[in-house]
Amino acid sequence: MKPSTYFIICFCFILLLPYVIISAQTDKSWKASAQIVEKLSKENSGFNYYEDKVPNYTLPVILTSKDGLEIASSDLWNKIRRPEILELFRKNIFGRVPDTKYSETFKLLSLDSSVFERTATQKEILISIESGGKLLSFNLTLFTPNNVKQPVPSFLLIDPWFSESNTPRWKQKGNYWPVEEALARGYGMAIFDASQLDPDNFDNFKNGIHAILDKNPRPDDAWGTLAAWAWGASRCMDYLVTDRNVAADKIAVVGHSRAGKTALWAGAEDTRFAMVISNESGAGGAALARRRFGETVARLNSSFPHWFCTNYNKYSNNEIALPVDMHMLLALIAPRALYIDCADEDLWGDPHGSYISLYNAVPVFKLLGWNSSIPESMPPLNKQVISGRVGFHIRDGVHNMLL
Ligand code: GTR
Repeated sequence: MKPSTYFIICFCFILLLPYVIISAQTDKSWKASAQIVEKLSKENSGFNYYEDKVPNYTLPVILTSKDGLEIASSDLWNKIRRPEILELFRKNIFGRVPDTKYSETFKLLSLDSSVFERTATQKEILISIESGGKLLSFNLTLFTPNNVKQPVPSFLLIDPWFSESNTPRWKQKGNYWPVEEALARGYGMAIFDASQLDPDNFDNFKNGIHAILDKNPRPDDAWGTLAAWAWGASRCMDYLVTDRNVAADKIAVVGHSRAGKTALWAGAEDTRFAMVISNESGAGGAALARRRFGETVARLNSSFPHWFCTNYNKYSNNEIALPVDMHMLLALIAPRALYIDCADEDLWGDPHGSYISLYNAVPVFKLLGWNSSIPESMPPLNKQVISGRVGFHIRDGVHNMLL
Protein backbone atom coordinates (compact mmCIF):
# COMPACT_ATOMS: atom_id res chain seq x y z
CA MET A 1 0.00 0.00 0.00
CA LYS A 2 1.29 3.45 -0.93
CA PRO A 3 1.99 5.69 2.09
CA SER A 4 -0.53 8.22 0.72
CA THR A 5 -3.32 5.56 0.55
CA TYR A 6 -2.44 4.44 4.04
CA PHE A 7 -2.61 8.03 5.22
CA ILE A 8 -6.05 8.56 3.59
CA ILE A 9 -7.47 5.37 5.21
CA CYS A 10 -6.18 6.41 8.64
CA PHE A 11 -7.52 9.90 8.17
CA CYS A 12 -11.01 8.63 7.21
CA PHE A 13 -11.01 6.22 10.15
CA ILE A 14 -10.16 9.04 12.57
CA LEU A 15 -12.92 11.20 11.05
CA LEU A 16 -15.48 8.42 11.38
CA LEU A 17 -14.45 7.28 14.87
CA PRO A 18 -16.84 9.59 16.79
CA TYR A 19 -19.78 8.28 14.72
CA VAL A 20 -18.76 4.68 15.31
CA ILE A 21 -18.56 5.32 19.06
CA ILE A 22 -21.86 7.23 19.17
CA SER A 23 -23.77 4.61 17.19
CA ALA A 24 -22.31 1.81 19.32
CA GLN A 25 -23.47 3.70 22.40
CA THR A 26 -26.95 4.46 21.09
CA ASP A 27 -27.45 0.82 20.18
CA LYS A 28 -26.71 -0.27 23.73
CA SER A 29 -29.43 -1.22 26.13
CA TRP A 30 -30.46 1.76 28.29
CA LYS A 31 -28.72 2.25 31.60
CA ALA A 32 -29.32 5.03 34.10
CA SER A 33 -26.77 7.79 33.85
CA ALA A 34 -24.24 7.66 36.70
CA GLN A 35 -24.55 11.43 37.23
CA ILE A 36 -28.32 11.27 37.60
CA VAL A 37 -28.03 8.32 39.99
CA GLU A 38 -25.59 10.26 42.12
CA LYS A 39 -27.59 13.48 42.02
CA LEU A 40 -30.88 11.79 42.97
CA SER A 41 -29.22 9.71 45.68
CA LYS A 42 -27.94 12.92 47.27
CA GLU A 43 -31.25 14.75 46.96
CA ASN A 44 -33.32 11.84 48.18
CA SER A 45 -31.02 9.90 50.45
CA GLY A 46 -33.59 7.46 51.87
CA PHE A 47 -34.18 5.84 48.47
CA ASN A 48 -32.13 3.53 46.29
CA TYR A 49 -31.11 4.50 42.77
CA TYR A 50 -28.25 2.02 42.38
CA GLU A 51 -28.90 -1.07 40.30
CA ASP A 52 -26.38 -3.10 42.33
CA LYS A 53 -28.24 -2.33 45.56
CA VAL A 54 -31.52 -3.78 44.33
CA PRO A 55 -32.31 -6.65 46.73
CA ASN A 56 -32.46 -10.22 45.48
CA TYR A 57 -36.03 -11.14 44.78
CA THR A 58 -38.14 -13.83 43.16
CA LEU A 59 -41.28 -12.78 41.34
CA PRO A 60 -44.56 -14.54 42.13
CA VAL A 61 -45.31 -17.01 39.35
CA ILE A 62 -47.97 -15.90 36.89
CA LEU A 63 -48.85 -19.10 35.12
CA THR A 64 -49.54 -21.36 38.11
CA SER A 65 -52.82 -21.06 40.02
CA LYS A 66 -52.94 -20.75 43.79
CA ASP A 67 -53.83 -24.46 43.93
CA GLY A 68 -50.73 -25.33 41.95
CA LEU A 69 -52.46 -25.88 38.62
CA GLU A 70 -50.32 -25.11 35.60
CA ILE A 71 -52.10 -22.50 33.46
CA ALA A 72 -51.38 -23.78 30.00
CA SER A 73 -54.37 -22.56 27.98
CA SER A 74 -56.27 -19.34 27.43
CA ASP A 75 -59.31 -21.04 28.90
CA LEU A 76 -57.53 -21.76 32.19
CA TRP A 77 -56.15 -18.21 32.21
CA ASN A 78 -59.58 -16.63 31.68
CA LYS A 79 -61.50 -18.91 34.03
CA ILE A 80 -59.03 -19.45 36.85
CA ARG A 81 -55.84 -17.44 36.92
CA ARG A 82 -56.97 -14.04 35.64
CA PRO A 83 -59.82 -13.78 38.20
CA GLU A 84 -57.45 -14.93 40.97
CA ILE A 85 -54.86 -12.26 40.14
CA LEU A 86 -57.48 -9.53 39.68
CA GLU A 87 -58.88 -10.39 43.09
CA LEU A 88 -55.41 -10.23 44.71
CA PHE A 89 -54.92 -6.72 43.29
CA ARG A 90 -58.35 -5.65 44.54
CA LYS A 91 -57.76 -7.07 47.98
CA ASN A 92 -54.20 -5.90 48.55
CA ILE A 93 -53.46 -2.89 46.38
CA PHE A 94 -56.11 -0.83 44.58
CA GLY A 95 -59.16 -1.85 46.60
CA ARG A 96 -62.61 -3.03 45.69
CA VAL A 97 -65.47 -0.99 44.26
CA PRO A 98 -68.44 -1.20 46.68
CA ASP A 99 -71.50 -2.95 45.30
CA THR A 100 -73.79 -0.01 46.20
CA LYS A 101 -76.51 0.44 43.59
CA TYR A 102 -76.44 3.65 41.58
CA SER A 103 -77.92 5.14 38.45
CA GLU A 104 -75.97 6.88 35.72
CA THR A 105 -77.05 9.57 33.24
CA PHE A 106 -75.30 11.46 30.43
CA LYS A 107 -76.17 15.01 29.47
CA LEU A 108 -74.81 16.69 26.37
CA LEU A 109 -73.90 20.14 27.68
CA SER A 110 -72.61 21.52 24.39
CA LEU A 111 -71.70 20.49 20.87
CA ASP A 112 -69.50 22.62 18.63
CA SER A 113 -68.81 21.19 15.18
CA SER A 114 -66.46 23.97 14.11
CA VAL A 115 -63.47 23.66 16.45
CA PHE A 116 -59.87 23.68 15.17
CA GLU A 117 -60.86 25.64 12.06
CA ARG A 118 -63.93 23.52 11.46
CA THR A 119 -61.94 20.29 11.26
CA ALA A 120 -63.37 18.75 14.42
CA THR A 121 -66.36 18.51 16.73
CA GLN A 122 -66.12 19.09 20.46
CA LYS A 123 -68.72 17.66 22.80
CA GLU A 124 -68.98 18.40 26.52
CA ILE A 125 -70.76 15.62 28.36
CA LEU A 126 -71.83 15.68 31.99
CA ILE A 127 -71.81 12.21 33.58
CA SER A 128 -73.95 12.01 36.72
CA ILE A 129 -74.02 9.26 39.32
CA GLU A 130 -76.92 9.15 41.75
CA SER A 131 -77.30 6.88 44.75
CA GLY A 132 -79.49 7.12 47.86
CA GLY A 133 -80.48 10.69 47.03
CA LYS A 134 -76.83 11.82 46.65
CA LEU A 135 -75.50 13.06 43.34
CA LEU A 136 -72.04 13.49 41.83
CA SER A 137 -71.33 14.82 38.34
CA PHE A 138 -68.12 15.08 36.33
CA ASN A 139 -67.19 16.29 32.87
CA LEU A 140 -66.02 14.41 29.82
CA THR A 141 -64.73 16.30 26.78
CA LEU A 142 -64.70 14.51 23.42
CA PHE A 143 -63.14 15.67 20.15
CA THR A 144 -63.79 13.78 16.91
CA PRO A 145 -62.56 14.61 13.40
CA ASN A 146 -65.19 16.00 10.99
CA ASN A 147 -63.76 14.49 7.83
CA VAL A 148 -64.08 10.84 8.92
CA LYS A 149 -67.55 9.45 8.44
CA GLN A 150 -67.15 6.10 10.19
CA PRO A 151 -66.70 5.75 13.98
CA VAL A 152 -63.09 6.57 14.94
CA PRO A 153 -60.66 4.74 17.24
CA SER A 154 -60.24 7.00 20.26
CA PHE A 155 -58.00 7.75 23.23
CA LEU A 156 -59.37 8.55 26.69
CA LEU A 157 -57.03 10.54 28.97
CA ILE A 158 -57.49 10.26 32.73
CA ASP A 159 -56.58 13.74 33.94
CA PRO A 160 -56.37 14.29 37.71
CA TRP A 161 -54.79 17.74 37.22
CA PHE A 162 -57.69 19.09 35.18
CA SER A 163 -58.98 21.55 37.77
CA GLU A 164 -55.62 22.58 39.21
CA SER A 165 -55.61 25.86 37.35
CA ASN A 166 -57.98 27.71 35.04
CA THR A 167 -56.21 26.18 32.06
CA PRO A 168 -56.04 22.38 32.28
CA ARG A 169 -52.58 20.83 31.99
CA TRP A 170 -53.32 19.21 28.64
CA LYS A 171 -54.13 22.65 27.22
CA GLN A 172 -51.11 24.39 28.76
CA LYS A 173 -48.49 22.14 27.23
CA GLY A 174 -49.22 21.64 23.60
CA ASN A 175 -47.90 18.10 23.46
CA TYR A 176 -49.15 16.77 26.82
CA TRP A 177 -52.39 15.74 25.11
CA PRO A 178 -51.89 16.32 21.37
CA VAL A 179 -55.53 16.74 20.39
CA GLU A 180 -55.02 18.40 17.02
CA GLU A 181 -52.32 15.98 15.83
CA ALA A 182 -54.44 12.96 16.75
CA LEU A 183 -57.55 14.43 15.10
CA ALA A 184 -55.55 15.07 11.93
CA ARG A 185 -54.63 11.37 11.90
CA GLY A 186 -58.27 10.37 12.21
CA TYR A 187 -58.49 9.58 15.93
CA GLY A 188 -60.92 10.75 18.56
CA MET A 189 -59.54 12.33 21.74
CA ALA A 190 -61.38 12.36 25.05
CA ILE A 191 -60.37 13.75 28.45
CA PHE A 192 -62.10 13.43 31.78
CA ASP A 193 -61.63 15.41 34.91
CA ALA A 194 -60.72 12.77 37.48
CA SER A 195 -60.45 15.29 40.32
CA GLN A 196 -64.19 16.00 40.02
CA LEU A 197 -64.83 12.34 40.55
CA ASP A 198 -62.49 12.15 43.53
CA PRO A 199 -60.26 15.05 44.65
CA ASP A 200 -56.60 14.10 44.98
CA ASN A 201 -56.25 14.65 48.71
CA PHE A 202 -56.68 12.60 51.85
CA ASP A 203 -59.81 13.45 53.81
CA ASN A 204 -60.60 9.95 55.02
CA PHE A 205 -62.81 9.35 51.98
CA LYS A 206 -65.45 11.91 52.82
CA ASN A 207 -65.35 13.62 49.42
CA GLY A 208 -65.95 12.68 45.78
CA ILE A 209 -67.52 9.42 44.72
CA HIS A 210 -66.58 7.81 48.06
CA ALA A 211 -69.14 10.03 49.77
CA ILE A 212 -71.81 8.70 47.41
CA LEU A 213 -71.05 4.99 47.18
CA ASP A 214 -68.94 3.91 50.18
CA LYS A 215 -70.33 1.69 52.91
CA ASN A 216 -69.61 2.38 56.55
CA PRO A 217 -67.37 1.27 58.08
CA ARG A 218 -65.01 1.11 55.10
CA PRO A 219 -63.42 -2.35 54.86
CA ASP A 220 -59.63 -2.61 54.59
CA ASP A 221 -59.97 -3.51 50.95
CA ALA A 222 -62.27 -0.59 50.07
CA TRP A 223 -61.29 1.28 46.91
CA GLY A 224 -58.87 4.18 47.10
CA THR A 225 -58.67 7.24 44.89
CA LEU A 226 -56.83 5.54 42.01
CA ALA A 227 -59.51 2.82 41.85
CA ALA A 228 -62.15 5.58 41.94
CA TRP A 229 -60.52 7.32 38.96
CA ALA A 230 -60.27 3.99 37.12
CA TRP A 231 -63.96 3.43 37.82
CA GLY A 232 -64.57 6.92 36.41
CA ALA A 233 -62.74 5.92 33.21
CA SER A 234 -65.22 3.04 32.93
CA ARG A 235 -68.14 5.43 33.36
CA CYS A 236 -66.67 7.50 30.50
CA MET A 237 -66.49 4.25 28.56
CA ASP A 238 -70.21 3.72 29.26
CA TYR A 239 -70.82 7.00 27.43
CA LEU A 240 -68.23 6.54 24.67
CA VAL A 241 -69.71 3.21 23.54
CA THR A 242 -72.99 5.07 22.90
CA ASP A 243 -71.44 7.85 20.80
CA ARG A 244 -71.90 7.07 17.11
CA ASN A 245 -68.68 8.91 16.20
CA VAL A 246 -66.52 6.62 18.37
CA ALA A 247 -65.47 3.04 17.50
CA ALA A 248 -66.57 1.30 20.71
CA ASP A 249 -64.15 -1.60 20.27
CA LYS A 250 -61.12 0.64 19.67
CA ILE A 251 -60.86 2.81 22.76
CA ALA A 252 -57.52 3.21 24.54
CA VAL A 253 -57.20 4.44 28.11
CA VAL A 254 -54.18 6.68 28.74
CA GLY A 255 -52.59 8.17 31.84
CA HIS A 256 -49.40 9.77 33.05
CA SER A 257 -47.76 9.04 36.41
CA ARG A 258 -50.47 8.62 39.09
CA ALA A 259 -52.93 8.46 36.21
CA GLY A 260 -50.59 5.96 34.51
CA LYS A 261 -51.05 3.66 37.51
CA THR A 262 -54.77 4.32 37.20
CA ALA A 263 -54.87 3.56 33.46
CA LEU A 264 -53.35 0.12 34.16
CA TRP A 265 -55.96 -0.59 36.81
CA ALA A 266 -58.77 0.69 34.57
CA GLY A 267 -57.62 -1.68 31.82
CA ALA A 268 -57.35 -4.57 34.30
CA GLU A 269 -60.84 -4.02 35.71
CA ASP A 270 -62.60 -3.14 32.45
CA THR A 271 -61.86 -5.35 29.48
CA ARG A 272 -63.81 -3.04 27.16
CA PHE A 273 -60.62 -0.96 26.87
CA ALA A 274 -58.84 -2.24 23.77
CA MET A 275 -55.52 -0.72 24.79
CA VAL A 276 -53.73 0.73 27.81
CA ILE A 277 -51.01 3.38 27.51
CA SER A 278 -49.25 3.97 30.79
CA ASN A 279 -46.70 6.78 30.89
CA GLU A 280 -44.07 6.83 33.68
CA SER A 281 -46.39 5.10 36.12
CA GLY A 282 -43.56 3.95 38.44
CA ALA A 283 -44.27 2.43 41.87
CA GLY A 284 -47.85 1.21 42.22
CA GLY A 285 -47.90 1.13 38.40
CA ALA A 286 -45.68 -0.78 36.00
CA ALA A 287 -42.52 -0.84 38.17
CA LEU A 288 -41.81 -3.97 40.20
CA ALA A 289 -42.34 -3.36 43.92
CA ARG A 290 -39.78 -5.96 45.00
CA ARG A 291 -36.92 -4.00 43.40
CA ARG A 292 -37.34 -1.14 45.90
CA PHE A 293 -35.75 1.18 43.32
CA GLY A 294 -36.78 4.85 43.53
CA GLU A 295 -40.23 5.25 45.05
CA THR A 296 -41.31 2.44 47.39
CA VAL A 297 -44.60 1.06 48.70
CA ALA A 298 -43.90 2.72 52.08
CA ARG A 299 -43.42 6.12 50.42
CA LEU A 300 -46.63 5.72 48.41
CA ASN A 301 -48.58 4.84 51.53
CA SER A 302 -47.18 7.68 53.61
CA SER A 303 -47.35 10.44 50.99
CA PHE A 304 -50.61 9.40 49.34
CA PRO A 305 -52.64 7.51 51.97
CA HIS A 306 -55.77 7.89 49.83
CA TRP A 307 -54.45 6.32 46.60
CA PHE A 308 -54.60 2.63 47.49
CA CYS A 309 -56.60 0.45 49.89
CA THR A 310 -55.77 0.19 53.60
CA ASN A 311 -54.42 -3.36 53.14
CA TYR A 312 -51.60 -1.96 51.00
CA ASN A 313 -50.02 -0.61 54.20
CA LYS A 314 -49.16 -4.21 55.14
CA TYR A 315 -46.56 -4.16 52.40
CA SER A 316 -44.73 -0.97 53.38
CA ASN A 317 -41.09 -2.11 53.75
CA ASN A 318 -42.43 -5.62 53.28
CA GLU A 319 -42.80 -5.95 49.50
CA ILE A 320 -41.69 -9.54 49.67
CA ALA A 321 -45.00 -10.42 51.37
CA LEU A 322 -47.07 -9.11 48.45
CA PRO A 323 -48.86 -12.06 46.85
CA VAL A 324 -48.43 -10.33 43.47
CA ASP A 325 -45.99 -8.00 41.78
CA MET A 326 -46.67 -5.50 39.05
CA HIS A 327 -45.85 -7.79 36.11
CA MET A 328 -49.12 -9.48 37.04
CA LEU A 329 -51.01 -6.21 36.70
CA LEU A 330 -49.58 -5.84 33.19
CA ALA A 331 -50.57 -9.42 32.40
CA LEU A 332 -54.19 -8.58 33.27
CA ILE A 333 -54.26 -6.34 30.18
CA ALA A 334 -53.52 -9.30 27.86
CA PRO A 335 -54.54 -10.07 25.16
CA ARG A 336 -55.38 -6.40 24.60
CA ALA A 337 -52.66 -3.94 23.63
CA LEU A 338 -50.32 -2.50 26.25
CA TYR A 339 -47.80 0.31 25.86
CA ILE A 340 -45.43 1.37 28.65
CA ASP A 341 -43.21 4.40 28.44
CA CYS A 342 -40.58 5.81 30.74
CA ALA A 343 -38.20 8.78 30.89
CA ASP A 344 -34.43 8.65 31.22
CA GLU A 345 -34.25 11.14 34.11
CA ASP A 346 -37.27 9.76 35.94
CA LEU A 347 -35.45 7.19 38.06
CA TRP A 348 -37.98 7.73 40.84
CA GLY A 349 -40.35 5.77 38.55
CA ASP A 350 -37.80 2.94 37.96
CA PRO A 351 -37.68 2.56 34.15
CA HIS A 352 -35.67 -0.66 34.38
CA GLY A 353 -38.13 -2.19 36.86
CA SER A 354 -40.97 -1.23 34.52
CA TYR A 355 -39.29 -3.01 31.61
CA ILE A 356 -38.55 -6.18 33.61
CA SER A 357 -42.18 -6.12 34.67
CA LEU A 358 -43.34 -5.97 31.04
CA TYR A 359 -40.86 -8.69 30.05
CA ASN A 360 -42.31 -10.97 32.75
CA ALA A 361 -45.88 -10.26 31.63
CA VAL A 362 -45.20 -11.30 28.03
CA PRO A 363 -45.73 -15.08 28.59
CA VAL A 364 -49.42 -14.31 29.20
CA PHE A 365 -49.70 -12.41 25.90
CA LYS A 366 -48.07 -15.42 24.24
CA LEU A 367 -50.43 -17.85 25.94
CA LEU A 368 -53.36 -15.81 24.66
CA GLY A 369 -52.16 -16.11 21.08
CA TRP A 370 -50.01 -13.01 20.56
CA ASN A 371 -46.52 -13.65 19.41
CA SER A 372 -45.17 -10.86 21.60
CA SER A 373 -41.48 -11.29 22.07
CA ILE A 374 -39.27 -8.59 23.55
CA PRO A 375 -35.58 -8.83 24.42
CA GLU A 376 -34.63 -9.47 28.02
CA SER A 377 -32.48 -6.34 28.13
CA MET A 378 -33.98 -2.88 27.77
CA PRO A 379 -33.98 -1.12 24.39
CA PRO A 380 -31.59 1.82 23.89
CA LEU A 381 -32.70 5.34 24.72
CA ASN A 382 -35.35 6.69 22.33
CA LYS A 383 -35.70 3.36 20.51
CA GLN A 384 -39.08 1.76 20.62
CA VAL A 385 -39.69 -1.94 20.99
CA ILE A 386 -43.05 -3.22 19.75
CA SER A 387 -43.97 -6.86 19.41
CA GLY A 388 -47.39 -8.43 19.04
CA ARG A 389 -49.49 -6.51 21.49
CA VAL A 390 -46.87 -4.99 23.76
CA GLY A 391 -44.71 -1.92 23.31
CA PHE A 392 -42.17 0.05 25.31
CA HIS A 393 -39.88 3.02 24.99
CA ILE A 394 -37.68 5.11 27.21
CA ARG A 395 -37.14 8.66 25.98
CA ASP A 396 -34.67 11.28 27.08
CA GLY A 397 -35.87 13.90 29.53
CA VAL A 398 -37.72 14.35 32.77
CA HIS A 399 -40.96 13.07 34.27
CA ASN A 400 -43.71 14.34 31.97
CA MET A 401 -45.90 13.25 29.08
CA LEU A 402 -44.12 14.48 25.98
CA LEU A 403 -44.05 13.43 22.37
C1 GTR B 1 -45.16 11.65 42.68
C2 GTR B 1 -45.41 10.24 43.14
C3 GTR B 1 -45.36 9.32 41.97
C4 GTR B 1 -46.10 9.83 40.77
C5 GTR B 1 -46.08 11.34 40.62
C6 GTR B 1 -47.16 11.96 39.74
O1 GTR B 1 -45.11 12.55 43.73
O2 GTR B 1 -44.41 9.93 44.04
O3 GTR B 1 -45.83 8.05 42.38
O4 GTR B 1 -47.37 9.34 40.72
O5 GTR B 1 -46.22 11.98 41.83
O6 GTR B 1 -48.27 11.52 39.70
O7 GTR B 1 -46.81 12.96 39.09
